[in-house]
Amino acid sequence: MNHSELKAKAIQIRMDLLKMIHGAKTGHTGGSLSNTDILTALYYKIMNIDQQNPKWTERDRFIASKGHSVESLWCILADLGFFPKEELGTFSQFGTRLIGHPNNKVPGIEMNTGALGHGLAISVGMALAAKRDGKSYRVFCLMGDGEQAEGSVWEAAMAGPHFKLDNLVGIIDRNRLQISGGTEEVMGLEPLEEKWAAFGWNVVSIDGNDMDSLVEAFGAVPTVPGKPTLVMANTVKGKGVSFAENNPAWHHHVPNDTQLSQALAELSASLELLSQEGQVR
Ligand SMILES: Cc1ncc(C[n+]2csc(CCOP(=O)(O)OP(=O)(O)O)c2C)c(N)n1
Ligand SMILES: [Mg+2]
Repeated sequence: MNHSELKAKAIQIRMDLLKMIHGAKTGHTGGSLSNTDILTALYYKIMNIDQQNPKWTERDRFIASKGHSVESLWCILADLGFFPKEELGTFSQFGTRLIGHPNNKVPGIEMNTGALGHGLAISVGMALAAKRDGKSYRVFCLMGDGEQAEGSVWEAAMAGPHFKLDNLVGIIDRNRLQISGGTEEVMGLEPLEEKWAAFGWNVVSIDGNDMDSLVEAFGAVPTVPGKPTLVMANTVKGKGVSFAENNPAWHHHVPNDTQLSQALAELSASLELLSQEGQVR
């Protein structure tokens, strides 16, 4: 996929996840919209994966440490054929495997997440295993910025550089909001990049909703030999839907019929703009 096709795909995934959340009447709308571009870059351009063989030993690993915003991930895995797309209609319904957090009953999911603060430690273990087994797969771990308040994140942050895991990429969805308001009000994080750098990570700061920057940053891994990379993905929570953007209420808010129509209209307009610019065939 070229970059224009990736941008169009991300818009399509946003439309899919909004319809899914609306149908289920539950979901983490804001965080899913904020990380859609990150996941699109990883799943459609960067990661070596095989949907026909989800347990392929050489596959790159993705750990959704901010497990609550699983909706973008479900839509992408369905779109790629890890499971039938119709199954998205069962999201969060009784008996489904597509519950509100990643779980490894679903092909393509490496670990159960949702309790924040655990994904990076598991990712360190996976990256260390790759080194010790002489394998070349990479491990990408997506964390929230609110999640940075978990102490266990910082234990793993110490271990990554200690073991020289240049096959490990931590990504922070830096949307500056968490469940109950701004990250700097709830638990101040700044200077966040300097903290990660001081722990020994190669820190790369980008616009996390910009496809070109995402592909460039992830495509460069391993960026510095012997060092894990931390991608500070500066994003907008609720990205793509005007009334959800930067609005803490949309962490968990579900669109009503009118809001869904408006959101889909806005996203269709963005798609139309892309094609007018001649960027999408
Ligand atoms: C250990 C733990 N404590 C509390 C929660 C409840 N919780 C769910 S989402 C969330 C806020 C997360 O904010 P952030 O990491 O910034 O995610 P995003 O903004 O990307 O949605 C919290 C506190 C949780 N899932 N796990
Ligand atoms: Mg956040």
